[in-house]
Amino acid sequence: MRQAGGKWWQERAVYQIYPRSFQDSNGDGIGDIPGIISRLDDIEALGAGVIWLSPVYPSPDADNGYDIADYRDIDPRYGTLADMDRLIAEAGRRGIRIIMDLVINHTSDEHEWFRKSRDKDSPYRDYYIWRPPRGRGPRGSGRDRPNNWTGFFLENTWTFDEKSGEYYLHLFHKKQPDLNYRNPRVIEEVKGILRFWLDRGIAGFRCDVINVLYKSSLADGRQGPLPGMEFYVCQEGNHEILRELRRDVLDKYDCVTVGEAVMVDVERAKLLCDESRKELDMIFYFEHLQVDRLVERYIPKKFRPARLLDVLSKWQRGLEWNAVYLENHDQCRIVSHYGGGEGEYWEASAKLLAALELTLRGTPFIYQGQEIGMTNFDFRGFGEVNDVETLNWNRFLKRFHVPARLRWKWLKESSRDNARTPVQWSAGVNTGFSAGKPWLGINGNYTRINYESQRGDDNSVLGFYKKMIALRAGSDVLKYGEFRPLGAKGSVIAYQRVLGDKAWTVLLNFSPRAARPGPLLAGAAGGSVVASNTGRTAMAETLLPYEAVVLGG
Ligand code: TEU
Ligand code: CA
Repeated sequence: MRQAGGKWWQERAVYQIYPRSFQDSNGDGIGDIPGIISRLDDIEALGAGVIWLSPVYPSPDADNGYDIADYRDIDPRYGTLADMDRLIAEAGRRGIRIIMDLVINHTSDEHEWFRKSRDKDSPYRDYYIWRPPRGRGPRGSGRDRPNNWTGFFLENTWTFDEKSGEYYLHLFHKKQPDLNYRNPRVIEEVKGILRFWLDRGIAGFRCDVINVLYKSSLADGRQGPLPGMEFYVCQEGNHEILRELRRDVLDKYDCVTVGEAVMVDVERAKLLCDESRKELDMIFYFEHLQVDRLVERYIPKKFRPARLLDVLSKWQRGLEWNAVYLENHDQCRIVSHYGGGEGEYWEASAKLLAALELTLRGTPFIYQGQEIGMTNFDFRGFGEVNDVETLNWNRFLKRFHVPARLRWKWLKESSRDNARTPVQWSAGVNTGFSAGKPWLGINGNYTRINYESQRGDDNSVLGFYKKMIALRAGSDVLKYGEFRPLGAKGSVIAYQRVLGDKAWTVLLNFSPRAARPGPLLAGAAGGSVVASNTGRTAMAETLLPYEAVVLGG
């Protein structure tokens, strides 16, 4: 019984690749497209039907590829356009579609448009947001910047350009100038980029910070946490742009969009991805990964499973369709976050998190290395940090006199580098990632946690991911059933997926101690065990440490 209206991107699981850390083919220490092609069989075996590729465009790497210098080419370090075509074809032969990262809020300052834009008389001037210095203070000192906005990387949002005597706006790094979406020519350029890739056989886009494109005013901001956000988060002009891109380009292809939406609540999110609005197909939000965070991702507080269930329930029930993810290239590793880390319960908790992700309603996105339970980076100090965001947060916290030990404690848990270490393929030289020196350190646990040791083992973390992906693929209840929370009791959360007269129940124990779900079980509709991470075949009164049980059938 197939639910009517199931779209290909709702049926399939997506696998995210962060190319520089995935597989190196030529020993330069940087993953590349030929490396990805050599691993397609593994991705097929996992059961993923879509690959999301983080940026592979030419980039000076101020933000690891999220600063694009040419939208219509491939960075030579990753390969060539011919390699990309081969990747699309080879993936296609295996029934796998490719979506690309679309970073259009900003370009690199080394993009040709921006280089030309530095000239006041250039037709490209208005592609970016230039403003003269304001008020007093030495010219170009920063004190005379056009407004008071704070950027995402906690930097100034304005950088002075000597040549033209004006400031340009950048919500992220100064090498990532924001495009001016009040200029219709910019929107036309974007349409051209979309067509360029769709015509090559790309099946859609993951759209970077897609809800901050349109700046409705450049007045001083008053609203926290980032002053100025009231003028650029989810402005009506932004919605209009999304509808225009959809109408003029995207709807002419069989493709999907998943937008990364920052600083949204459910109500705002719905405006971006309710089907009737014809904007995006789904969005990534962050709240479910911040239930143990006080300020943004960086300052921790206690993890409470009940809170996780509340947040998940709100989004699961609030949106028609979710983009479900527990990791990406900006987040720490989930087993080190909500699981048991690399200790005694590493395996059980990694599997529990697989059970969670694959039983939620929505398209699952699995990040490279998640499927083998990779853990946070074991870096020893700031010297090993690469990520610009982490380094900026360190400077920021230092300014507020946060002691070095505490800064390191917080930042090492949440640094984006945690997810960016090379994929641990084997126990061999450089973990099978590269014959040369990898661009970022390899986690010392690679001899124990690696792909080769799990490949043929049904009982491994990898084996369990495969099993859960297949279970979801074969179950309309898991794919399309309504999400119903049953509640939380101590470390245990429980929910159901309900379709017609079928109800499946999921019980998850987020604790290194055994727990009794008690009344939660009473709410369960019975059913037999269809999946468990302990080998359990019948439900009992006690759940083992980090046990996950799915009842259904
Ligand atoms: O991330 C958007 C973003 O807002 C990030 O700053 C995110 O909030 C933060 O990393 C979480 O701590 C996207 C990309 O995913 C990220 O890699 C880029 O650095 C950023 O946009 C700029 O393009
Ligand atoms: Ca390489």
